[in-house]
Amino acid sequence: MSKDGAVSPSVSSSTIVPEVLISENKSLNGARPANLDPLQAYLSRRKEEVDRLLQSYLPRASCEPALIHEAVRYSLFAGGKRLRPILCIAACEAVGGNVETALPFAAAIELMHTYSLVHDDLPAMDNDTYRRGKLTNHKVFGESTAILAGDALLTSTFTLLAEKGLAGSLSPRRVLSVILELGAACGSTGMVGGQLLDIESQGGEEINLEKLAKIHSLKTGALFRASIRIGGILGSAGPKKLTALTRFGEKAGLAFQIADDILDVEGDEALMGKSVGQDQSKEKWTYPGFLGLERSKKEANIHIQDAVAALEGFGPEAGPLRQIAAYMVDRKK
Ligand code: GRG
Repeated sequence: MSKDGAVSPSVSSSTIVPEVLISENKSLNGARPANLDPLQAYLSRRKEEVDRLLQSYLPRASCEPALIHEAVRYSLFAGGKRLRPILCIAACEAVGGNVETALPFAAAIELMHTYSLVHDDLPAMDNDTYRRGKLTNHKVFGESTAILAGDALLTSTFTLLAEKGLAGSLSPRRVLSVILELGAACGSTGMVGGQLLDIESQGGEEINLEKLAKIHSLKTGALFRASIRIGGILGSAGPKKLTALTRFGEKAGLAFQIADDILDVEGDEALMGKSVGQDQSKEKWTYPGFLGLERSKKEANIHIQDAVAALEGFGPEAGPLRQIAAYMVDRKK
């Protein structure tokens, strides 16, 4: 793939977990819901590493055809939290793997995620105006370019995985298992299938909470779960640890989605960078819709406690992962 004057990546070689991130907290078994500062430092360092790699990998905005590269970069660098790649890296660290191994694969996950957001915002899907604090891709570049920008992001996911897989020292088998994990999570039996069920459920069909949980687990949960499992696979996790990470991913992913539903009711638009109240105006099924706000918050916290409990057999290296779990429901955006 042409990199058109790409800048070479410079990745922090530090794989040391900040001490402050691994201090234990009894109530959440290591997760610290209130004081997020040290966690913020971890999140912002990992985000920078992911961004640097993505900047160096993608063709520049001036690369022909310039419009597509401009559109891709517009959404990719619009200010996403990079939560899925960071979870991937933290999961890799949690099983004793290192950051450099996970980084390119984690960055590929962000390409996949951004594609899903660009397509989700399209008029034929959610028809949204704002995303990541900016106008949505189709509002700026037009619908056909936005569709193609999503397609390019999706395709680049796999070229990045293959290119970095070929260049690194991982076995082809391990690289292929990562590609399989991500592809399966995002295809018709994962994210795409969940998106279809979500669209169907807005057509007046009555659904129950169980069906809502199923939609969430496919539409948003599958990519969270895969991100965390991929980190485990890259860190050479054995079957027991991989099973624990899978449970962590499922529980944390569901809690994230419940928190997202709650933020849509009581979040701050300026902080979130998108309009709130969208679920209600589009008559979407949500956790607060079924349970009310207070019970939804309790439910999200229970899932996070379960997620953290799944990491019981892990050592201090799993500190960041535990704390990111708490952040997933405490976040303001
Ligand atoms: C179009 C195939 C296809 C799938 C779309 C992921 C998805 C499926 C739709 C997103 C709809 C949505 C906004 C769901 C709420 C949860 C969610 C994915 C929020 C956005 O993720 P964040 O908060 O966003 O991690 P940033 O911008 O920080 O990356």
